Amino acid sequence: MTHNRAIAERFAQMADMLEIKGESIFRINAYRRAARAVEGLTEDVAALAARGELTNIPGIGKATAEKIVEFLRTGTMKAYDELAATLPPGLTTLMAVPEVGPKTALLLYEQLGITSLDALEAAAKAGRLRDLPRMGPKTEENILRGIAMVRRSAARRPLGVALPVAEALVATLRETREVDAIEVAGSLRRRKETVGDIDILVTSRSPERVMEAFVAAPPVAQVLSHGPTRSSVILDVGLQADVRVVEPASYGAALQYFTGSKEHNVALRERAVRRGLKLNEYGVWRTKDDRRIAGRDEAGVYNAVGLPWIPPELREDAGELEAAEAGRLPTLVTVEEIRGDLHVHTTWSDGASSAEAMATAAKALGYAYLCITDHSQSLKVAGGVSVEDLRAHAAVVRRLSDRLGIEVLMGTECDIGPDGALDYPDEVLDDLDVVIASVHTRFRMSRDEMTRRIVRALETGRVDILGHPTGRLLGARDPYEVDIERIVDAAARSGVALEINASPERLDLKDTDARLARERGVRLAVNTDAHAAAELRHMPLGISVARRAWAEAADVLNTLSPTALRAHLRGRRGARRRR
Ligand code: DGT
Ligand code: CA
Ligand code: CA
Ligand code: ZN
Repeated sequence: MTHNRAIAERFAQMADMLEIKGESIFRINAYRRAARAVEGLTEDVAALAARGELTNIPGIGKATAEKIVEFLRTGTMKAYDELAATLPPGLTTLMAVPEVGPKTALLLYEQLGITSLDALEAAAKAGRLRDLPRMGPKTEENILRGIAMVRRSAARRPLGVALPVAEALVATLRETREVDAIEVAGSLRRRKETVGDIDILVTSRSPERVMEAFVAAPPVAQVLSHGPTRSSVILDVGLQADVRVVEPASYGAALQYFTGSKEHNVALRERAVRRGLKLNEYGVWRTKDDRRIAGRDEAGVYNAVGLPWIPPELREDAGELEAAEAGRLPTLVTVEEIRGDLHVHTTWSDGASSAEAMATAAKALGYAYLCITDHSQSLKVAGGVSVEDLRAHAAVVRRLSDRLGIEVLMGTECDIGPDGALDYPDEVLDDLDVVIASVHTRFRMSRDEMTRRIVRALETGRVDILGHPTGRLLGARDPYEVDIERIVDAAARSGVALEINASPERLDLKDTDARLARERGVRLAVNTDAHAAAELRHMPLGISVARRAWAEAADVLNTLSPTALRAHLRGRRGARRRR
């Protein structure tokens, strides 16, 4: 639907340009409506044009339809180009800032020559806007905040940011009596590590009321469009959210369609066509007699094309249709199957909660065990623990288990030195229940050096889990250069589990690497790396990654019962002693 976006964008800009020039409100609104109409299409506008159905779209008139056809044929719109030539380029980008309307945009240009967000930001920071008519220090502040929001909303946001926001929004909407069914769709339902926007689907007998509740919801910062069955807003965190109300008879088909991915949908539709069926966001039809055979619920849509329901996390056209066809879909691991967390920090290093508080919180989550893994001695910036203190902590931890009624294991997050050496002597490591090894320093090695460094650490035979294996911070730090395949193979050889670190900033390993590891027989450990008791609640984020890696309970180390986990850990230490 690349045409749709390009055309909608041109129409929206034409409306802005006409507004800057003070043209008639009727013309301006005609372009705004057309932009929204094209933006809201669920089909490629080229297909509609080919069938001569453009003017059937509400909001598209004869003049705008002609411009669409012209664009599809030539890739340009003469009216747009002519209009753009009369104004300095960049002026309409200023209007993306909520505080800046057409009059202000023109004023900024004429008085200060401003035509870009960067220039606007510089002028506001320098206090050069406050002397313009109708402006003051307060406006400068608002403009700066608006610029920050525009910039934020241009970027994809991490799952850990978007998910709670979406869940709160769904909870708010559910409170309005008019909402019947409601669900998050899109990349968020597939639990992708970053999302472009929040897509929500609703059924309701009074869609208008739902739309009113939505655009008035507390986290809404700006209303982009407000229609009878579809509205779009920007939330205060800078994320766009779209809500659509659909007919109950189409709810399953709409949920399937808007969950995506696009690639999965394309493959599913091709499958439908091969079976003499037509599939779209309204339902599934038999082509020969145009009879609708599914659409109300999502499982029905998959069943109609001869497949079992496919979990959203798998819908990436990465083998899930073939697996479904063959009856070999995995039984994905669930958060309920997790028996404990094996990577947490306490006040003994850089955590905010005591070991006792962490264990109490873990017990409240229903866990059978928790492993305390503070930083090792060299990592001074994170309060690395000396050998002496580590022994003292171990004694405290042993007593906690009896007192609190949850098995508290003693471990370490042991630093991997630049040469691959571990940060405690062997005999100290051998006394611990769990050894996590992680890279925290010297990220800028060559790919080969970094790979050999980590492989060497795994091959000491003293590591149980490789922590946050690529070191990335979502949206903040790229993973270090490393050959993940060689790491996976070394982990397989030495029986080391690879961590899926559930911290919202990390989600490391990522889904595709975790899937590779699992396919090569490497166990995964899903841990929160909590630095405070409340962060133990991040586990579902890590589970999302594990599910996107097709992991079943048996693939995940911390689904083991306490007895089985102990046996596994002891077995590793025993094997070492026999060597
Ligand atoms: P995002 O928002 O970039 O994180 O990713 P999505 O997957 O949520 O994408 P979005 O919000 O543009 O659209 C939601 C779903 O709608 C998408 O996953 C699949 C469906 N969809 C959107 N455009 C198309 C299209 O051109 N063809 C097909 N078959 N499906 C589409
Ligand atoms: Ca989306
Ligand atoms: Ca969307
Ligand atoms: Zn770490």
